[in-house]
Amino acid sequence: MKQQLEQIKTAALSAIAAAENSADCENIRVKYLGKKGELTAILKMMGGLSPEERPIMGQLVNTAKAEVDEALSAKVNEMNEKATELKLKEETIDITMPAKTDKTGKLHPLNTVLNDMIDIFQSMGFDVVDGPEVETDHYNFECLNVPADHPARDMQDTFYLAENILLRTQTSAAQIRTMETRKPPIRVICPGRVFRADEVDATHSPVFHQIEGLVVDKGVTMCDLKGVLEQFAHEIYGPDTKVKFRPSFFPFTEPSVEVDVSCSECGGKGCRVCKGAGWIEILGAGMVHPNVLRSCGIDPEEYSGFAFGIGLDRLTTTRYKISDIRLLFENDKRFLDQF
Ligand code: 2NL
Repeated sequence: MKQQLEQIKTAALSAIAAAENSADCENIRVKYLGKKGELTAILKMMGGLSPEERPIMGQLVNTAKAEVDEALSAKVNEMNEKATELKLKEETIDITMPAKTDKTGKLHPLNTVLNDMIDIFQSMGFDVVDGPEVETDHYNFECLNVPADHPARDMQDTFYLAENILLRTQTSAAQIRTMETRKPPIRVICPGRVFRADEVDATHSPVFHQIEGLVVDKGVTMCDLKGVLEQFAHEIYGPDTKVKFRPSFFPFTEPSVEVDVSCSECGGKGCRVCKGAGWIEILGAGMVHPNVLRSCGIDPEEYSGFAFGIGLDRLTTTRYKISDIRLLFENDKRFLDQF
């Protein structure tokens, strides 16, 4: 029996030495140390021994079991260590590799120009106000003295969402709301997105951007309008820029003007940018129509005002010599990265 025990132990230890993976180790554990294992079986055979031999043999079997158990544990530990080492080697980070750099975003050219314009008007004492893009025709047209039969109110030109509900065609409505809620003196600009049912081409987009301005106070005259808009043109295009006021018509202003600046590209001689004219139209303006003041509860006998509307998109395309307005809306990174 002693000899048999010795044989089993030797077989177990050499099996452990030859084990290649944790499954091998588990099989060995079951084969020798398990409930039906060979060393356990020897313990059960001890019933046939004499009472003197039994404790001696028992101790031998237990020592053998402990030896096998210890060898097996050592083997498992060794395997785990090797596996960890291998994993660490595989996961080594090459710290000499160039790092991925964070790409910082930048302002869209429309926002760069808008921020410049806000700076200019804020320095002249204007507040910036905001309003909804979805408007009623009351605020978008009626308060602005645009008659019911005016072509701008046609379904062909304006996006109607429901009867009397539309996407604003200009940011004036925000200023109408300002006149309703604030008392003069009022000096505000209102930048924002506006919408018209235009076919898309190089110079037209159904979504575009406008900055409107409004001044209402006692004794405001056309001189104030000219002074503010000339100052604006000189700050945007440079102090040598010539500014021209031409008579025009808008339902919401009387008298109305359109403002041209001498072409910053050719200085007025005529070139591709100004299409040979020497002048570039930048905005429309005028003295606020008495009907508009009245519709906001302001007495036109006591107060007067001027207003203007500037197209942001065209100002941006001419400043950066962008040939097609669609580039401003396509969000192509190759285009945007240039600014
Ligand atoms: C243009 C013309 C203009 C206004 C907008 C306005 C607003 C109020 C009252 C009176 Cl609340 N007028 N806005 C006035 C004149 C012209 O825009 O050609 N924009 C690109």
